[in-house]
Amino acid sequence: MSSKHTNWYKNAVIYQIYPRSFCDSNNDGLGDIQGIISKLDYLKELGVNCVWLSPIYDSPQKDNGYDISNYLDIYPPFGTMDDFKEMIKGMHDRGIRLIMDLVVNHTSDQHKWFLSAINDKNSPYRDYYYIKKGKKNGKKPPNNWQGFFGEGAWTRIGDTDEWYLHLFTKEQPDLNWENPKVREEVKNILRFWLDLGVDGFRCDVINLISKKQDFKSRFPFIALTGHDAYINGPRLHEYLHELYKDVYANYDCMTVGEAVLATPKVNISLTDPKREELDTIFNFSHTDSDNFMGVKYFYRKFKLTRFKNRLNKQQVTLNGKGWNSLFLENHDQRRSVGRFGSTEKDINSSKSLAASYFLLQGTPFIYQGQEIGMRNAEFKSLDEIKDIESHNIYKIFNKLPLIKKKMINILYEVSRDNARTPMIWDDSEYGGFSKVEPWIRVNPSKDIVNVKAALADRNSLYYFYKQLIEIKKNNKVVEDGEFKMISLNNPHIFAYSREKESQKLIVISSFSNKSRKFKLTENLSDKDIVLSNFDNHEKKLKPFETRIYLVNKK
Ligand code: ISL
Repeated sequence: MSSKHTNWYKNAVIYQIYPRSFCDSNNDGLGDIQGIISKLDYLKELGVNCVWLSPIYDSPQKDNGYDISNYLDIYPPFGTMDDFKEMIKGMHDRGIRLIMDLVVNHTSDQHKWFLSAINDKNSPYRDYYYIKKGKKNGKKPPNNWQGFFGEGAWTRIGDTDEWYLHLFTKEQPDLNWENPKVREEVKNILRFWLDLGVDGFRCDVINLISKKQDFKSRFPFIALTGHDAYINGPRLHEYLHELYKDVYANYDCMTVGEAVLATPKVNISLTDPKREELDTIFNFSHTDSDNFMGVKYFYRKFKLTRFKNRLNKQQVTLNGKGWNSLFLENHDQRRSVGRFGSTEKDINSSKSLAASYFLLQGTPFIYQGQEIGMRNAEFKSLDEIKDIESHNIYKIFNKLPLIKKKMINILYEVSRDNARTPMIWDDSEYGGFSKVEPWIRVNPSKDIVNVKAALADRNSLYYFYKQLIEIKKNNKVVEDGEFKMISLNNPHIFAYSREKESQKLIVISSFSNKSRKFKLTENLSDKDIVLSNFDNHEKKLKPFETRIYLVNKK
C-alpha cells in the first residue's frame, strides 16, 4: 500500500497555542476555542502555516489538560465540537494546518477506563494500566521508581495492597502499551481526529510509552531513579511503527514527538523516514544547556559555546538521516527573553537569538507570545503560581532548611507558569486577553510588551519574526540546505551557513553587548543582506547585531 504521508512538515512554520492562555471570548477568565477563532487573522498575518494546539480534550485540568478524561470530546469551558469544527475550517481557509496534542502515555485518573480498573477487580480495563501488588504486604510501592514531578511513581489504590504507576502526578496513571487493546484504542482516537480534518499530532512524552517489564528497583539516584526502565523502553520503536503503519500512513499528516532526555542514537531512529515512526522530535539538549542533567532546578550559568555545541550536535546528528524541530520556548519552558544570552534591556538580543535558531535545518516553532518578546512572570509568592509541578517541588524545597530560600527563588524563576500567563494583546487591564481577572495573573510588563504596541512599531521583534518566516517559507536552501556551524568555539558570535546547489545562506548573530570583530572566509557584500536588525553595517558587528546573507553563486 502506498503511503499518503508527505513531507509538508519540512516547510512548516508552527505556532503553538496554549488554549487556556491565548484569548478568552466569553469573559470567564479562561481562554477558549472561539477566542482562538477571533485571532486567526493575526496568525495568518504573522505568516505561520501550522498551529500546534495544546490539549483541548475533556479533562479535570490537574495538569492543564495533559490529564485527559475523554479523548473524543472537548473540555466544555473551551467550547464544543461545533466550535472545534469552525476553528479547523477557519484555519484551513487561511492556509493554516492544525496539529493536536496527543497525550497517550497516561490518561486522567477520572477517565472511565481508570475508574473501572480500580473499582472493579473483574474490569476489562484493569490491564489498560500498570496495577501491581505492593511490597511489605502491600504497604510499600512495588519498586523505587521516581516520576518527573517530584513524586514517587506509584500510588496505592485506597487501602488495598495494590498500587498503580504514574510517571507524572498521581492523577495521571500510565497506560499499559503492552496490552494490544490499548494500542487499538489509541489508533481509534487518532483516526477520529484525522477524519475530522486534523493534520497531525504533537506526541506528548512519546519516548516513555514502553517500560521494561522487570519492574525491579533501581540504584537510587535522586529524581532520576527508574529512568533506564521507562525512557526509550524496549518496545518503543515497535509501537511507533505500528501506529505509523496502521494510521499515519493513511493520512497526509505530520507527527512531532516529545523526546524526553533521548540520546542522539534514539533521535535518529525515531525520525529516520525509512523506519516510519515519527517525522520529527523535540530534543531538549539545547534548552537544557543552562542546567545539569536536564533538571531545570539544577541551574547553571548560560554559556554560548555550550548552547552552540548542543545545537550543532542535533544538526549534525540528524543531517540526511532524520529531522529536527527548532524551538526556544514552549508551555513548559520559561521565556527566552532574558535567557540563552538575550536580555530584556535590548530587543536586538532577542532578534539575534531568533535568527540563530530559526533558519537551522528543521521545522521552526514559535510559542505564543514569543513573537512579541513576552517576558517571565516575576512571581513573588506561591499563590501566584498554579502549576501542579511547581507546587510539588515547593513541598520538597520547603523541607530543606539550608538551601530553601535559594531553591524557592529558583523555582519562581524556572516555574512552567512563566510561559503560561495570558497572551498580551494590548495594554488594557487584563492585557486584552479577557475583560475579567484571568485564571493566572497578567504579566506585569503588559504596558510595554503587547501585540498592539508590536504591530505599531516597524522595529519590533514581531516584524523580525515575520520576515524570518518569509525567508524560511520561500527559500529551498532553508528547507534542506546543508548546515555548517562557523567558528563553533567563538564565545560571542553564533554563525552558520546553509548551502544547496547555487544558493547559500549565512547567518551571523552577535550575543555580545560590545562591538565584535568577525572574519568570514568568503566575500559578502551588504547588498546580499536579506535581514538584519541594523540599517548600517560596519566591519565590526555592533552589540547584538544579526545579519542574514543570501547569496546566489551563479
Ligand atoms: O517541564 C518539565 C519538567 O519541569 C518537563 O520535564 C516536562 O514534564 C516533560 O517535558 C514532559 O512534558 C509533557 O508532559 C507532561 C506535561 O505536564 C507537560 O506539559 C508536557 O509538555 C505530562 O503530560
